[in-house]
Amino acid sequence: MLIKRRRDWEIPEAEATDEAVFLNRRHLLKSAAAGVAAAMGGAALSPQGAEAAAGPPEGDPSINLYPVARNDSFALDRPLTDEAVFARYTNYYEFGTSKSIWREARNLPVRPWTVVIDGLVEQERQIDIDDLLAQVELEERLYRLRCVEAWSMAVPWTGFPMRALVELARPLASARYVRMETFNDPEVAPGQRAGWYPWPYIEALTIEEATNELAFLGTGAYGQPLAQQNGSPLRLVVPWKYGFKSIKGIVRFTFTEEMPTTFWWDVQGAEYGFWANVNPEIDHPRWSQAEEQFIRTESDVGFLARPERRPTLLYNGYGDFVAHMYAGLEERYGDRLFR
Ligand SMILES: Nc1nc2c(c(=O)[nH]1)N[C@H]1C(S)=C(S)[C@@H](COP(=O)(O)O)O[C@H]1N2
Ligand SMILES: [Mo]
Repeated sequence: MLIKRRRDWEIPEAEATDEAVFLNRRHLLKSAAAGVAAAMGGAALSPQGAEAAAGPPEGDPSINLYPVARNDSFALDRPLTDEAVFARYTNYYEFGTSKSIWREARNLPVRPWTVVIDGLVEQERQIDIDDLLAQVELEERLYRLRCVEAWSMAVPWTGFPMRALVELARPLASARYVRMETFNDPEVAPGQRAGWYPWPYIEALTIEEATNELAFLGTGAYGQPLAQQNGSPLRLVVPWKYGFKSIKGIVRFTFTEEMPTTFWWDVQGAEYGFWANVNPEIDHPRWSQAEEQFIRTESDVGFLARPERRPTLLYNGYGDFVAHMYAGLEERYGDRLFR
């Protein structure tokens, strides 16, 4: 049996506080570790770093597929986050728990990359990522991204509707959920040597959610293939849910009848569960979700940064697309729909 550790200081939000300062404090810790004098305001992320962080993995053959046409159905209410910030301020626990793991992540080999489709499907199969990309139609979509830690970004993703993957998989009528699994390679990913986490990272959606118009499988961002730290070569993008649902580096889709346990639910079930829909009125047990801090430029993550605060929107502003899926579930799940 899996032994569940419930140590507050080992989970991502442990650095967060009820106050508005957690971004700044986290940045301080990061800078101190890097031996940088952090007391100078602004310019926290160096331009050299920006060049190294952004851009596709070396030799990524899918680069020829980019850029692709934008689907204009998904308008933003704010400017895009700068690419260099998106590429460096990331969560990817496989590579460490700080916000500066992008360098380690860039060591992840993303070719060859095989995706397994199994469980309750007509025929289990394995598919090479480039064969998969050849079978789907890529498009660009501008989506908001809301992390459970209360920061947010606005990102131009490239990818394809998750519905296309579900159709390709041909699930049996008995399938009700899609479980997704991240690669597991402790030799490349130092975070996976930490035995107290239940690796690999797992996330899941109901089939109804996975085939919702908004559910997207990301393969790129900012007009080029995803960098490793952002989930290359394949990640989920579900903008109405907290960011931890949007699993990176996917190697397996498993169709199941039972609701799968997910990574954060397993690590800290009192705070994170299956649904994780964004809701300003349901606070995280340790901090408010009423507002978010919008990270747009490098100065929004620097020392003494004051990122723009915006009210959190129900379903992160995507209620028109998704609210109907939860109407019948409130009685059964209550607040659990929102964490
Ligand atoms: N495999 C894996 N996927 C993951 C994570 C992770 O640690 N491991 N972090 C999640 C969290 S908490 C967030 S907010 C988003 C961040 O995506 P980004 O770093 O590309 O902006 O990725 C999600 N996907
Ligand atoms: Mo997150």
